[in-house]
Amino acid sequence: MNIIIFGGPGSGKGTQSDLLIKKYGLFHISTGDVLRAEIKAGSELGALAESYISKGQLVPDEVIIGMLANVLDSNKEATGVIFDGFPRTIPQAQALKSILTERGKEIDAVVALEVEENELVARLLKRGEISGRSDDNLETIKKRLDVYFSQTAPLVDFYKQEGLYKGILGMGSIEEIFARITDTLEGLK
Ligand code: B4P
Repeated sequence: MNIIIFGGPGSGKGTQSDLLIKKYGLFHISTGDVLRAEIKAGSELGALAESYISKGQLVPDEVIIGMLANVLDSNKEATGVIFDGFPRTIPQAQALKSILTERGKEIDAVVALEVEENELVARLLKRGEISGRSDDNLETIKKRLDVYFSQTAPLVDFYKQEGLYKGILGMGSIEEIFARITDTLEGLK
């Protein structure tokens, strides 16, 4: 099973991915986590990524797409993958489709966490109190939301046309949301 977990910044993609990995034994690819690890390691890619992330902007598509293909090829034994925070633009979605097709794979579902905007801001501000992340402050959160609505939200229609979009109410407790996701995934089998 290959799943994309989709939603705005702070919609709970990382949170729900952790639970999905445990239940289904999926391999987790979080582009945000990979980029933060590069920043921590002080690599060239990390320095480039930090210059975008700290401003709430997306890292350029060609950088992300190359990085994603490398991570996939380094983990060929994985029987199922959860893509967390990728794709975030239409070119990334088109690239993912080609990358998977070339490897004889496909996406089974796009789990889309639907959360109200004021709740997204509240969650990220709360996380900002402890995360130390350079992008969890009000000014950058607002920029991230603008970027989400202009560059990432068009993927909703893209994946509806592909017949893969599964909208999940992303409000409520973490456990309630997880139960909604697993009900939907079990329904696919
Ligand atoms: P990400 O790391 O993907 O960050 P995110 O969208 O903010 O996080 P997520 O939705 O996973 O939120 P979480 O579960 O943690 O990206 C960071 C940056 O990296 C991007 O802005 C971009 O610059 C760059 N980047 C990453 N991928 C890229 C790509 N493909 N292309 C270009 N650039 C890319 O939840 C947030 C908080 O809410 C947590 O504190 C959590 O505890 C809390 N929470 C979760 N569920 C809750 C619930 N039900 N109730 C209350 N709180 C909840």
